[in-house]
Amino acid sequence: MKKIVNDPHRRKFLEKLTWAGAASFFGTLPMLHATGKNNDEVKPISLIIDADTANEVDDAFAIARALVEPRFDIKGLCSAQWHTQANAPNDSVGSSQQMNEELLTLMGRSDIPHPMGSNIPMVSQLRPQPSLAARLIIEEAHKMPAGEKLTVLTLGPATNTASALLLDPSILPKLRCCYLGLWYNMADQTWSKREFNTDNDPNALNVLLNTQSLDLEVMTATTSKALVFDKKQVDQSFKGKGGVFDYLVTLWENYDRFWQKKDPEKKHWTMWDVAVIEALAKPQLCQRQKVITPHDNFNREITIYSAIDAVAMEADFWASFEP
Ligand SMILES: [Ca+2]
Repeated sequence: MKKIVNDPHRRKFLEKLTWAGAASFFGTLPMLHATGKNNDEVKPISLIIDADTANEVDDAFAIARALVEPRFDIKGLCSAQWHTQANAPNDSVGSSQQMNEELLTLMGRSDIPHPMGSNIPMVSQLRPQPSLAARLIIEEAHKMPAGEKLTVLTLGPATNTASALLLDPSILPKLRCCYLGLWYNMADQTWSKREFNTDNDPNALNVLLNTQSLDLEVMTATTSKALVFDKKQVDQSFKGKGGVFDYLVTLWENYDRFWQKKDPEKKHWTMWDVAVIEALAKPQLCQRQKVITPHDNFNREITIYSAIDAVAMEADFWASFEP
């Protein structure tokens, strides 16, 4: 197993930040116990991120955070569709793809493969939607050494991951799928599938749930909704710093949050997708629990993230961008 000694990409990116005159960038933030700065000898995670980046602002924050995580060995950044949203363009995957490319360019990581996913959800649990993204998942799964798994993290619908599994079921033992979505009531032990990522491809999620021996973890919306960022902190940490930082600030400021009338000044934003990136990077900030799949799926145990330390996660997010 290779050890992460010093990630040259992260160092390069953060050095650029310093050159941009951001020496005092995080000067007012407290030093945190969970910055990852002493995390150099932890086991790396071979990771593909699959994101419906253009539907919201939290995907972009999550991807930026992932790209500075020394523990992640990112094998690909795939784009996903989000066709059910009221303002979705016909080519919703294309809009996600464009933002993925912008983020990689801004962070000097265009070397990471960034294939396009399917623009169409699965029409049944038996019919994959082939795409370059599904192909990359298959290829990278096969490259994993014996006894190791490729983590595929879906920040949107599971179209590309489920399609990869159907196109080449032999990758099954090589995959660890981490799905962001679903609601789970801990008290009643009941699920709801009326959730955005799931609605964008219920067949794909059902493939993941119904694949008997698939290693599946779910960061539910019930849990991830606890992570809420404050615009004041965003401005303090990112505004005026150029590059990806102002890209993220501008995204927050310009995005038309049409679905909610409260907080019209966008002082706060739920960072669903950042929660799952932090959960992978800093597992000590989460509680995990085995639960039984929804009643309409194959009956088996899967893992959910049942609680997160949202305060520590937010602190870790800002600290991760320290030079
Ligand atoms: Ca997302």
